[in-house]
Amino acid sequence: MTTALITGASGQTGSYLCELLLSKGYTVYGIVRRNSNFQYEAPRLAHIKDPNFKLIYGDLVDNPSMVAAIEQSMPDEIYNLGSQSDVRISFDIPTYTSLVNAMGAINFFENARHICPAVKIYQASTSELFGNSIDDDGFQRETTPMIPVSPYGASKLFAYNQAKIYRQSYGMYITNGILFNHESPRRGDNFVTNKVVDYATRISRGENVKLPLGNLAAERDWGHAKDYSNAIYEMLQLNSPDDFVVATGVAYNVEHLVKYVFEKLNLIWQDHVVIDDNLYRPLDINRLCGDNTKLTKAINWKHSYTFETLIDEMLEERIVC
Ligand code: NAP
Ligand code: G4F
Repeated sequence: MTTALITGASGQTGSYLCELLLSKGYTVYGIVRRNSNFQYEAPRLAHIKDPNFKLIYGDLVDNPSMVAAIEQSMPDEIYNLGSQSDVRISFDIPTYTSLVNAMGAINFFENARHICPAVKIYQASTSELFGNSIDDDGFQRETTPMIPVSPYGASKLFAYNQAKIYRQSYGMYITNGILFNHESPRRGDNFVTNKVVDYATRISRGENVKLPLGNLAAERDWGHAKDYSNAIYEMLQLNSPDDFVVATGVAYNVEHLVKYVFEKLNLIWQDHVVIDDNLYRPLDINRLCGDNTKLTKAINWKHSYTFETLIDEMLEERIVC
């Protein structure tokens, strides 16, 4: 039986990954953070009743807890998904963001090197690594220069580079998944897709609120977290570690997203949206759109959701609630 250890198990993508690995017969150890209020601890995992699923308390900034988690689980595979993952917030708390995303990752690699050097590690890298660099054809790919424009992106670039260094120096199996934006009904309301879906459905029910937004011109390549968890798993089944872009190759701007959601609910978006300057970032990425050619040559992966079916599913989930 294969054993996996997942940081960020309670997050959007971590929760899908737990389900996927359990469905494949894995024993899964999920690291969750202690919360004084139990109900907020891991709501995305509450439905999982599998006896092969075990939760361990820990925090990426508390390295002894990470050492203990590795020693307790002695995993065959580690998925490092734990992160302060909110780009805008990373401008408010850059030090904490770096402690979790950069120091947390290198601590993990170092722990694994000493405790279980043969383990396979997945590092959750991101399209934020690219910042505003883009190839002439309008896509980012593994060879596109990485020039991040946020503390979040810089912290993730540190981890990305350390993953490569550990791979090259010690022969460790560490794969970087350079994932573009992925969403789902489990997405945090702080991210733009679920924020728009949340406000629009409340407005359609008659609630008297305005939707505050920042940069409507930014373009993102939005995929579904369930599809991307499959890619994460498949990447780690390859014989050798590598770096892979995971993306749909289709990008829309935030205004298109807003228009799509409001029109689905028979609403005119301009009647309900207010631009709030505070929601603009000191620096933002204009366009993210990924070329996943390298990935699809290496593994048998196709995304099953389009932008439209993704947003429709998010809307349906809110409407049922
Ligand atoms: P998410 O929903 O924000 O989940 C983040 C997870 O990290 C949560 O389980 C959170 O725990 C945990 N975490 C936060 N701080 C921690 C700490 N100090 N110690 C241990 N765990 C901590 O993010 P996601 O969308 O699932 O993304 C998963 C990973 O992929 C992240 O590393 C993210 O940066 C990266 N990524 C995401 C995207 C995307 O578009 N979703 C794209 C590229 C890369 P709590 O539940 O306790 O907060
Ligand atoms: O939904 P967002 O907050 O996602 P962002 O910044 O692209 O980051 C997400 O994807 C990254 C991968 O590219 C991950 F690494 C990261 O962890 C996270 O999952 O913002 C998308 C765009 C931005 O350009 C932002 O300026 O939407 C724009 N936006 C406009 N108004 C807004 C808002 N974003 C948020 N969150 N809230 C707004 O009111």
